[in-house]
Amino acid sequence: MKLSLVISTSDAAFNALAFKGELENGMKMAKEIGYNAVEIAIRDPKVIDPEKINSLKSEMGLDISAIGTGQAYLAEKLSLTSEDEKLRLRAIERLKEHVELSSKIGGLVIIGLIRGIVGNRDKEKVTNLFTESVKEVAEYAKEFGVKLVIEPLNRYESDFLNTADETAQVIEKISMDNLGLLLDTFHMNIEERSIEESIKKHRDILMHFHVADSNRWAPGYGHIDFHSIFKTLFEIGYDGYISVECMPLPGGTEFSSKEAYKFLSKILDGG
Ligand SMILES: [Mn+2]
Repeated sequence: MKLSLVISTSDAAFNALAFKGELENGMKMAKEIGYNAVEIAIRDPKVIDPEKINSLKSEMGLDISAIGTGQAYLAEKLSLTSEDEKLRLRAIERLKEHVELSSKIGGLVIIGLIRGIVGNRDKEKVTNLFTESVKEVAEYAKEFGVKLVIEPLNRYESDFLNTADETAQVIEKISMDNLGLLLDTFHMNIEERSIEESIKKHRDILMHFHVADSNRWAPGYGHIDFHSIFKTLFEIGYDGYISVECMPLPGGTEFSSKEAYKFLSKILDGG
């Protein structure tokens, strides 16, 4: 297991230059702390130059662990379950562009908020729309050798796919080896009966892992038992990234990122 850090970048669609500056600073900070990789959020891959990212990667000796895609939902309402067929097809197209970018710079493509919400619609109908959309993207991704992961989100952030079980059902229905599950300790702490049991149950499809403590502060500053969780991840032979996705607390981005690294690497080293 290797440690990754989610770095925040502002909206890439309108300011590619600012994005590059923020990416560079974030990568530099992650590298100096000791992380092996960074995870980035990108709204529109068309404005990203993969060559530039690749040269930063090799300059700094860092990998890209994953690419977040939720900005397209927040800013442009693109959703894989939209009632507006045009928006749904644009969401699929957008994810295919993420897949192409990922094939050049690396990283799993994350399906988070871009799933859309159920709202007052029939849940089964929404689930079918989602399944159909994800299947199309996953088939496209397979041609590029790219992996997609779906992340269960807690009930306060989405009304669709809150638990590991619900999300695994969709993944298992589509049943493609490049489509898997992303589990996040912050969401699991709210939605799962037992974080460890859910990890064990879905071991075969687990491809990515986010960590934040119970209060979404850096791991070590809340009451989630990371020793027990890491023990479970070792037991199932998880070999993906552990990606730190927490609020800049305590003490701001740099301090909390350092604290998270210190705390997690100590557990990884058996301490
Ligand atoms: Mn997450």
